[in-house]
Amino acid sequence: MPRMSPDRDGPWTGRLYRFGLYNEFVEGGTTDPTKLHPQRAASDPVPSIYVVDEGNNIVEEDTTSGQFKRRALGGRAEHFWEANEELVKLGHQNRKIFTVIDCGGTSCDKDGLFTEDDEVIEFSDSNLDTLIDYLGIRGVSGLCPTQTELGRLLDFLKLPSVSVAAAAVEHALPSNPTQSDYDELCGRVLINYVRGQDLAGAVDSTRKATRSEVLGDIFHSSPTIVDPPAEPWLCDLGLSNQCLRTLYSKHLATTPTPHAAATEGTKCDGSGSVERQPYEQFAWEQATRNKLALVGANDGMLHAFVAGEATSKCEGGERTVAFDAGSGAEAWAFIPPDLLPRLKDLVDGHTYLVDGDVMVRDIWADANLDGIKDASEFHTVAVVAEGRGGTHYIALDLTKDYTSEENRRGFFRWIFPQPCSAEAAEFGKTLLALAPRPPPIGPVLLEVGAAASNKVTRYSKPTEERWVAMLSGGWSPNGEKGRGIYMVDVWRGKVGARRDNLLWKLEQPANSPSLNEQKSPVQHLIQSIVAPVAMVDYGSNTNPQLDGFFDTGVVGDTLGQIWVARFYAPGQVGGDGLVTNWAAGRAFAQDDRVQAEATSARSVVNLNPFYSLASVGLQLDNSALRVFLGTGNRYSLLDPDAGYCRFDNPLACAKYGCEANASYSISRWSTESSTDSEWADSNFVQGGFVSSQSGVPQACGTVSAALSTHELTCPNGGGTIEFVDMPRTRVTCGLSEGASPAYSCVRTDPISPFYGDENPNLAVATSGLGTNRFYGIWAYGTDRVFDETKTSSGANYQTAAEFDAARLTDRTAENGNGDLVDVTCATAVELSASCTAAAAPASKDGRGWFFEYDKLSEKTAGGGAILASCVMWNSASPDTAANTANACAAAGAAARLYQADFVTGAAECAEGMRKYDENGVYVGSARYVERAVIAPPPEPATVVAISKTDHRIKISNLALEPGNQAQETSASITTDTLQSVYELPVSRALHYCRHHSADRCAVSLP
Ligand SMILES: [Ca+2]
Ligand SMILES: [Ca+2]
Ligand SMILES: [Ca+2]
Repeated sequence: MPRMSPDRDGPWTGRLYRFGLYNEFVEGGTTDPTKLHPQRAASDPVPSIYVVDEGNNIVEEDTTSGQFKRRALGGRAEHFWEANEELVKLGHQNRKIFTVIDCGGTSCDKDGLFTEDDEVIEFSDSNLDTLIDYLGIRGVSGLCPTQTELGRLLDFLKLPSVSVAAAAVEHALPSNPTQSDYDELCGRVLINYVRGQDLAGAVDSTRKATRSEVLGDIFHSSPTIVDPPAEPWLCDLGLSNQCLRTLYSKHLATTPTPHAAATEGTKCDGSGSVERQPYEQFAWEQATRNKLALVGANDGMLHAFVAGEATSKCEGGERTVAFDAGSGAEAWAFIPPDLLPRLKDLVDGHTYLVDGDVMVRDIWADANLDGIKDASEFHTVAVVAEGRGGTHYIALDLTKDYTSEENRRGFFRWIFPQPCSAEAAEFGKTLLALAPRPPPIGPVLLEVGAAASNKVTRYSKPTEERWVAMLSGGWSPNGEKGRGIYMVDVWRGKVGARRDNLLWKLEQPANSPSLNEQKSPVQHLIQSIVAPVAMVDYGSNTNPQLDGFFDTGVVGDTLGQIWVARFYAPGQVGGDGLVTNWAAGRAFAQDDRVQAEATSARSVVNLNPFYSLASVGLQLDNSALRVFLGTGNRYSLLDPDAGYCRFDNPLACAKYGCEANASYSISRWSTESSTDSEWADSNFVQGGFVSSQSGVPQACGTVSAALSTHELTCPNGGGTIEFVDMPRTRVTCGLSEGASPAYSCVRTDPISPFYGDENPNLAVATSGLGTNRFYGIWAYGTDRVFDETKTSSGANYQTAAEFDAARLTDRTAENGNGDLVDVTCATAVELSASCTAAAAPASKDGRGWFFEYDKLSEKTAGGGAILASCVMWNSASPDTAANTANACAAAGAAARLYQADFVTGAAECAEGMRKYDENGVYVGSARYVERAVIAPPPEPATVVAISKTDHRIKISNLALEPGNQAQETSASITTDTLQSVYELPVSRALHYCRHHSADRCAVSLP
């Protein structure tokens, strides 16, 4: 459970606690009262799940102090471990912190790319000479010491003089230091500060100890547990997010990739030999590796804490492996290379660095290209999103213990987009809220040459199995960036003739080209895609069947559209290295009365953004692929009304009648490119990307200019707020132009102030604005299909453009609810306030349903979980009165957990929401259960519990929320495995404390 302490003037500090869970159902409490937790309250439901400390005491959080206490006994709860304590214990000198530099092959080639070919080095002052070019500190006005100034870094660290600083980091300054000498001192100080050295002398006067606060705040990043490779049965049942059966199965609906011959091994007690298939061999070798908790923090690192140490037992030649709760020690940390020049921003107050979710999968990659799965070709990889901290994803290999190896090459796999690539100019911040759901990483089919050594014939084509990751373009303040989804090779950083690992993309095209029927829907992709892509194994249009290969992707965008991409046909790679025969179209668009041509203004009064991962369910009787997704700005969950009109929420501004414009232009060598986005009174006017060069630039250099403008004009009170050159690039990195290019980061601009993150204080008119909705739609299947390979229309098939034109909607001019059924008032024990009478749910063969929230400020808080034909999801809405009165205390907010039948939208499927009268007679089901929360609710984690006594299985959703006991809502008594980790978003009130005046805070912050 991550917690943090905000600080208005400096970096925030973080904590990561490990507690246990006591599940009364699992322990057998439903049949044997002695197995119920002895400290339970009489009013607690039977069975309950409790967060417990090391002594099995029920843990409660004091929402004022943030301390974990024992509920029954009082006093402090004993956590199993807490990561910051362990970091302090380890000491900053002993940490294994890595990064990667552009230094490939045996001769340290600098190609401006970061791939597995590049050297991984320790982030320590022993590598100062190399690292200093990446830190971007040279020539930064006011940062480092000079002949006359101490500089902000030393000032921030309370280092009174250059000589004290030099002594603290054991740096020998010459008697007449040059600026270069000062910069080196500056670099050494920064590196040691980031590692955790107490340079300020708070712990002791030597300034050489380790700080008491080493771990940075964990904000939008959810801790993710990396397990050893799963047993196939766990994987077959879908109980592990880390594996897919395509890895090992020899029984797929199409021809599986062949496996190498089984290897001969010995039993654990040496008592004889045993044959192991390649995947079994991999799993055997990896079974005793430590479990790691991976989490990004705003100290600039991805941290790996030991969350489980193995003990193996050998009995009768059979090995069993058990894990403890781990030590919490940091096994290693990694600093993404693009964040190296931003570490110095820690000096300027709170900043976002590694702030996104981590995707972990076991994968296969054919290293020797023989088309055969060898044991050495399986890997566990982590793909890390930088969240608000950056615009990239990085991938690491977790298979080997690279911390103990001399040659660490291969630990780092790739960064995407690569610096200086065409995509780099168009990516937004890689915000990604995934946990606790499976990541969009898995196998697809690519067509290979008929003579290829790795070919396997599938669907009458020579094909190969390729493991990929699907990445979302990300978030940008005005939606002017991140307009795409990108499929990349998950293992290699450079594929074919390309300078990166991109295989396919759906992206807002530059320069408004004319597009054929396969490509044309993309011109409607005019806003960011922040949500992760849901990857689906659907099968062919006429005979849906799981074959172990992903063939469909589903994702919502921030303008209320749901996209379906198809890659069922084995991908044919074209001249630019990208697959040519895949396509995507919109399955759904909100309020289609206004969804006209891409270039014309459209009304946004009823449009709301999708931010969550879609849940997907297949209706077996009619092959309908149903998609579940709700609207609501996940990153402004506790805003009132339709959201605060701020620079980063132009949709809210436009709804209130403001105009908001943003444009960025970048000039890089001979390429000029720009993006812009324009909003007006109640409308999204236009947005686009223009580049002076078509295609992918084959070389790149330091960005020579980066300008941006941002304007906001509001009619009622705000006036015009103009931000010019605000978020300009402060440091640019890349290969320098010239005969012998080198990678470096240089200063290009003076310090710019913080963003004007202000609410113009509008007199907000909210009448006529559409409320957020949750949708269950027939996105794909039967008559709603397209042939992704076709470039023009013809008989017996639909093109992507035709599918796009037949998209579903929730409002048309002719029909108020469009293609969907409004189930807001469908029968439930208590109907929504707006309902006058109970209505019928949607039909079994209908196009789907939507549920509308009571009030404008209520938003979907995450993705849905589908359990036993029941979709369950969270919403959140602010309690504005409490927020205003006491901004920094635990502000009240209401969260609701909703249920709906996945086909009809009826409120009658969740076991835990059934209501009974005093005689135990069923009286109906509730649509939702409501509770007060102090932070937006995390996504429900699915729990499958198997009772130790009667072996019943219960499937339920579990929420672990700050200040609340574990809350469980069962979907059925028949379920799961548990991922008890989640994201802790900050409340609006804390945001105010940082950005606004202190008088908004009723309590002082540490
Ligand atoms: Ca390189
Ligand atoms: Ca092979
Ligand atoms: Ca498939």
